[in-house]
Amino acid sequence: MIDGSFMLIVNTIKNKNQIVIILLKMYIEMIEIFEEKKILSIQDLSCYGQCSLTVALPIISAFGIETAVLPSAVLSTHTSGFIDYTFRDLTDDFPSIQEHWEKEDIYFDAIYTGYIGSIKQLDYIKEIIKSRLKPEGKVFVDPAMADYGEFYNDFDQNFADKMGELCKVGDYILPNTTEACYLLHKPWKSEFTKDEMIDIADGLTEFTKKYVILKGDTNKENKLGTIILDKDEPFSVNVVYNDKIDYLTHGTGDVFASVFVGASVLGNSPEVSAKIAGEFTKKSIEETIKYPTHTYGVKFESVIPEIGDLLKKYGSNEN
Ligand code: PXL
Repeated sequence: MIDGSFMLIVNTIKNKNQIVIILLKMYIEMIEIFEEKKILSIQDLSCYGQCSLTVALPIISAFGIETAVLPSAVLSTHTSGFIDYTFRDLTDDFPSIQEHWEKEDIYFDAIYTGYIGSIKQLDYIKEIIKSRLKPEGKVFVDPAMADYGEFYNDFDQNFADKMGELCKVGDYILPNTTEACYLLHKPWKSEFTKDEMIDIADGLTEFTKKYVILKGDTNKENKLGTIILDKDEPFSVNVVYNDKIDYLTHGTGDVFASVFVGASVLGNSPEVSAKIAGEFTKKSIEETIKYPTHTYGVKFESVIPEIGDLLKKYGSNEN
């Protein structure tokens, strides 16, 4: 049965072509609403240590989004605070994995990259983006390579320069201040003034197709700010604040980025996604503090059930 109000609309439209266009638009909208979202995350699989894929997979899945993975390397643990960890570089598997996905017609709505196993992988990732990202798909690059003023083990300025090339194909880049300084060849400080932060974010527009999401603004008392700059709106800088917790722990960047990606792919603005990511990370750190011997990662697991509430409170779920 065709609804009467629908027929009324049809009768009032004289031009048949117009009807076809309206119906087509409605059909496309319906497909978009019901289409399942799929993300590919490319970063390491550290078997132990709560980082990278063992963070991205549960968190993004908890947003109701299918999360495929491409491990850049398999490590026994992450590289910060552990010694004698194993490291199996999976660079050589990338082309054949891409080839198989091409045969299987596998495409993604978003590709989210983090800790990368080798310089050669950066080129392979650009190929995967070109070949496997849907036309309207988005790229999120977390240039995970440094923190607190230093490179992680085995990274250097040469890698940072090549990482900058990957950033340039990102719709969103999510550096901390250390990574930002290496990308820009600027000296790092533990504190930057507001003007300096905006200057850094401005410099980073060279390394993104659209958004700079710069973490670590400490200029507001007891708050941690995330600077959001849209390259297409050069004079609009937004800062999103969350309560700051003075506790250093490994893996907060991976937690923040995973939540940011999940919230963004559900249709939230960068400001809303940063707010939700900041709240989730803050709550995870509060959990971690309860376990003083838990020094190698963030206890994010018990915060996962709160994702729905955070989306309701700050954002939307258009999916
Ligand atoms: O959280 C960043 C990260 C990811 N993966 C590995 C790491 C680190 C930071 O040290 O070592 C393997």
